[in-house]
Amino acid sequence: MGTTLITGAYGQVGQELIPILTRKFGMDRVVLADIVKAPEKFSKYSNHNLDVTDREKLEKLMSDHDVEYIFHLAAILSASGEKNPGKAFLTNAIGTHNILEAARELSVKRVMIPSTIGVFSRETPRRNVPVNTVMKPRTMYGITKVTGEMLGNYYFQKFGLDVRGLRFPGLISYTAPPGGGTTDYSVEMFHYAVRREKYSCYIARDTVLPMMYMPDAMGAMMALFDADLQRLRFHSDYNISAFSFSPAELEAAIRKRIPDFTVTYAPDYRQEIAEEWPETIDSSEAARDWGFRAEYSMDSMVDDMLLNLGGVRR
Ligand code: AKB
Repeated sequence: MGTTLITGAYGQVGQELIPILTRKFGMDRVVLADIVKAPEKFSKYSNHNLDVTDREKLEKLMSDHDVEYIFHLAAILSASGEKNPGKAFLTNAIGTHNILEAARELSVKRVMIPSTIGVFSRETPRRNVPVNTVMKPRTMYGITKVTGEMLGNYYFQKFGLDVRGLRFPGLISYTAPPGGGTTDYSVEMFHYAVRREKYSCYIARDTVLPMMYMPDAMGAMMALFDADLQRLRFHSDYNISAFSFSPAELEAAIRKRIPDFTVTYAPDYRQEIAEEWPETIDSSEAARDWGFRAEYSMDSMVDDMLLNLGGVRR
């Protein structure tokens, strides 16, 4: 039996996925790769330093470890991507092409490539966005993630490579911090609140964005991974959604539990990115094809975050 490779393994999503794949396949069948150093807690795994733009190193790693499945998480997110668009293009577009080419050559069984609400743009309907819609992203992140979706669909149609992906909204979690995204403010707000510190938010108070709690994101990723291929009417671009809120609504929800918490608003360059993205997403295709369903509401997410960050007991 082969192994499962996670690229970008030590990021916000990767650190959540590692224990899930370990329970599913066993530790000796999970291979971790990232451009950053492995955290101590993963020292017992097969850890590898990898820049996904290095195709030769990627292919060697994959053939040395007889990789059967890939979860390709390595990416530069929206805000970091605007600071260094060239690097974002190489990592997100060329990196994804490298993964798909290596997977095709080495007969990998399945490749999971998360996408994002960053593929949408101001031309996209604001509410209840369907899977197939107008996408003219203006960020390098969005441009490269649409490219990734289209490449995934291409590799499925042309080469029969089983590529699957879903569009993550902003992800809220407490295990590992997000890095370089526009929606990171939502996680930061919790950390400031439990430290009883005032938070200065870089997104305007009334900008509504789609969000999801990490357990639902992981449930969705694994449900799509396990889904029967015959039932999939889409491949790299399923919408998933849970709830939407503005920074002011999150502030109010936290203040209900931590009454002295306060936020000030000082929108910066990330506001422009947020304004490109829709408010709500239609996830009915994912529900129909592979049973997607989010368990957490905004309220139960806030309770659980505060409980786990040690700030407030229910
Ligand atoms: C970001 O803000 O860049 C990400 C995303 C929505 O894909 N969290």
